[in-house]
Amino acid sequence: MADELVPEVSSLDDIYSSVDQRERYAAIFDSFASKYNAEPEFLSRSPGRVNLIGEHIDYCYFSVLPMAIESDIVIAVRKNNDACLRLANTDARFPPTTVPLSASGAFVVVDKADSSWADYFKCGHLVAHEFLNSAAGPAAPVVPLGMDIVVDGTVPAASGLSSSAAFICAAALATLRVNGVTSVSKQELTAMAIVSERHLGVFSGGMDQSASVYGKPDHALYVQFKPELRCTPFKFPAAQPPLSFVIANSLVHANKHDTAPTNYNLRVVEVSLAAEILAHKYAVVIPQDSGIGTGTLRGFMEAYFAKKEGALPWDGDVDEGSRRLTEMAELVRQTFTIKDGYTKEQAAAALGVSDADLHQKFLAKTPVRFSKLQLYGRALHVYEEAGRVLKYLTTMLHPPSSPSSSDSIFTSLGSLMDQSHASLDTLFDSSCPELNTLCSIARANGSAGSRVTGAGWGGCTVHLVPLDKAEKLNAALREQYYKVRFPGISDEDIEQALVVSKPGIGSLVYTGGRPQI
Ligand code: NG1
Repeated sequence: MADELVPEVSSLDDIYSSVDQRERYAAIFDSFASKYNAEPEFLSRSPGRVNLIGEHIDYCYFSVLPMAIESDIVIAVRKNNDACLRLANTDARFPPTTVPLSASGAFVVVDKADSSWADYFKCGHLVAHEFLNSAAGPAAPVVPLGMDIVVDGTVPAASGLSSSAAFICAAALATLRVNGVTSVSKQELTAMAIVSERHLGVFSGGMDQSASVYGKPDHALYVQFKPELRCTPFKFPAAQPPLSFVIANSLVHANKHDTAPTNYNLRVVEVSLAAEILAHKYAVVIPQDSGIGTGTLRGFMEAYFAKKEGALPWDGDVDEGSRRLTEMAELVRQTFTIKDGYTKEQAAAALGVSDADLHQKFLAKTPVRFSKLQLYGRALHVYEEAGRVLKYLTTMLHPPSSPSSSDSIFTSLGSLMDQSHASLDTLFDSSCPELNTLCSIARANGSAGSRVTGAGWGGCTVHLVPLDKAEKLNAALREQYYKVRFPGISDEDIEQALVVSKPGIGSLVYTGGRPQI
């Protein structure tokens, strides 16, 4: 992938197309001036994203189809000479805090036991500092400069729209610039941000950071992780009526960090264990390159076809990928005969190791809690979902020529989204009643396809809807979901829950100063 640089812009018109952001930026400048009695030197910003399809497969290194949205995290920054990070937030729920920087160039410490909003800044700072140290070579350690900071966000927290990755990408970018790195490639920024949330104990994949950094106005992204990270922008095909996506927040708070032992990280463990059991059964050796240092389902697929057919690793070709993924799903059906979950002992036996070794390799890396390990459903979801991504992409790039109802673009894409949701609900167990209700109401009111987007267990849903039916859909969600589930909810809160956003530009540095109003 060409090493495109993270852009620097001086006009807000180069960032936002749907909502005038001058008042927001002026308020950020005011807030900065009132806290630090000075103007910021620059602002870094990075957007949230919505994932169209391809859920819980990025950490298995299968491709996904997200798009950056215009909601973002903006960080106003000025360097200080006080060897500390002074962090303030325009949202009063997030109290100001000061983080001392060590004179020896030691990294800031993220205390997982005492979590705070500032941790996301610290994670971004930490990986940027690592980058500065490796760039300095023998001259390291670099002692990072102090920073005065004001953060302002429009990506709702814990909503599945990737506020955490947006915050971390913007924080890493700000830290680099304050410390003299004025030009960083998108690939470098993405790579450092991908590993950063592990400092908070979440073994996430790379979708959110890629979408946040590589976002392109009016485009969605085809993000591939193997053989190397590649983000290919593509436009929605012209359709009559045009395609539109409605994003509806369930308003169920989905805190990925607190629930990691039973939800996100447990899924990472289950799919890794499934990959290793398949590798054991089919006697192939797989690379230990997952976030928790084990094999992945992608790694198994490559090794299996190399052994069976002498095939090279899958290069992204859609037909070949579909063929291989279909075979993988079949192997999962045959291999995982205990459909309702494996005990630790059963999993160890399937892997041909002792209980202690299973524990050491899979269960001791990160705290997890379960009654049974769901290997069949998790692995089947991953391979089938990866196949749906390829079909979705193909339909986007080569839409059906006939607009007849049986094979219109809405029917084709919509049914893939519905299948994705059903799989996340039943096989991956990452939905919840509120998300299911939102999807059902949407389908009954004009949505061609509806699904949870992001990690799930709350957060947002995404609905494909012909543009001329979007208002009807919004009205139905307002009356039948928000007003029923949250009696007394204000119109303003409902408006905010129905996130309206066009595909937007990725991470950048804004140097245009205080906007004129
Ligand atoms: P969100 O929705 O931002 O919590 C998480 C992971 C992604 C991906 C999705 C599920 C992080 C930062 N992001 O997204 O990498 O695995 O879940 O598809 O943890």
